[in-house]
Amino acid sequence: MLETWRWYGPNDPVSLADIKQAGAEGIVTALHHIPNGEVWSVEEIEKRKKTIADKGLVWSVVESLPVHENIKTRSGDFKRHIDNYKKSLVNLANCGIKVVCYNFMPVLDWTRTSLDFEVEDGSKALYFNLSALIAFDLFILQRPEAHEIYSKDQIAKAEKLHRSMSEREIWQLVKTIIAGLPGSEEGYPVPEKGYDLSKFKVILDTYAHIDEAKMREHLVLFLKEVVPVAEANGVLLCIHPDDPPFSILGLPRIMCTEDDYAHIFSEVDTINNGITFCTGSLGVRPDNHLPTMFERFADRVHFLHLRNTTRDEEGNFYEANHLEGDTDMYEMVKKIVAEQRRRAKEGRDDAQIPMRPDHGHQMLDDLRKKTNPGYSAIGRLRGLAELRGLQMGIEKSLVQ
Ligand code: CS2
Ligand code: MN
Repeated sequence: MLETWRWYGPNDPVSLADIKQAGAEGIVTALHHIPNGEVWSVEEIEKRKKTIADKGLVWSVVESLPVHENIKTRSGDFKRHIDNYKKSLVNLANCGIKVVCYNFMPVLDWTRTSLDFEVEDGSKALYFNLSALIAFDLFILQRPEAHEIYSKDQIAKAEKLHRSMSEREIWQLVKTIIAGLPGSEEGYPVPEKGYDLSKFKVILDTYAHIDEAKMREHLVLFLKEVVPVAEANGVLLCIHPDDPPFSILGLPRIMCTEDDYAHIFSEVDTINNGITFCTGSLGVRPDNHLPTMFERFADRVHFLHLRNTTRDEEGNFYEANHLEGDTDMYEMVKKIVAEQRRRAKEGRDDAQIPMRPDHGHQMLDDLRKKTNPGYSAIGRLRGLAELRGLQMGIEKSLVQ
């Protein structure tokens, strides 16, 4: 695997020098300062590339080239946004950056209900609690349609939880859900006190007539436009799964399962239409068997996010240490190594798949620092070290 590290740019509290010490070779980044939907110019791309190269690292993957909301809803000036997307892809290719990750999640990017869930060893993990999300939906946001989608039990549980929460806890929950986690393309203003969510509701309403089938159609229409441009320019596009991999707040989430991927791959059938294989996001669903899924789509895996989660029957999950949790990381890395060997035999230049440890616990000194949730240095360093060792062990045992 080509070991990479996500860097949020010059304002990231984790510096490029830190990343070098962690042992990563590649950088995963995005031009977060460019407003979503505008073209990434060659000049801006070259500038970032140089900042990275000056520290002896390489910009290997873009995460993410954001897809504007108007493209997802096919409204307003979405055609201009698609044109801009194509221009950015061509500019990236001209600068030699050829792996481009993106996602197609409506309104909210990755979503959690708590950012400081304490695990047994005292480190802090990101947590998704379904009752908290339902409490937000029913009693804070007060979406009228929400009553139809939850069971009696779920509603009772959420009500109890909501009743037990202080004003401060409620505000914190609102903030965690709508303010946008690191890397999110959109974030919504959180009122200083109370929770006037009227603006957020207006945004949710833009999806009132877009169900899963429609959303899928919109994604395929987008891919039919941009994938040929990627193909002509040697760019490997790779879509990140929805996190969590199920619809929330009535918003259609459509990149969650093996069938979801099979669908878009059959509609636009070229390896330039690929997958960011995120074991953390996909692994939340018990019906996703990750090693099998990886094998099926191996040729289209252009980027790996390795991370683990522990889930329960209710749909709650927390982010576990990289080698623990529900995903068998040994099985996963075995499949990855096999695919890399296959590519190497064919003499392909993408034989080492770029991989980043996707999130890590907040631990040790980082507990006393201000860190980007999920993206603190030490937890990811632990993940990277463990994954690197796992790969080496597997590779060496195959050689003898
Ligand atoms: C992630 C996110 O698995 C995940 O949810 O990799 O951390 C990622 O930052 C966002 O989806 C933006 O790319
Ligand atoms: Mn991921």
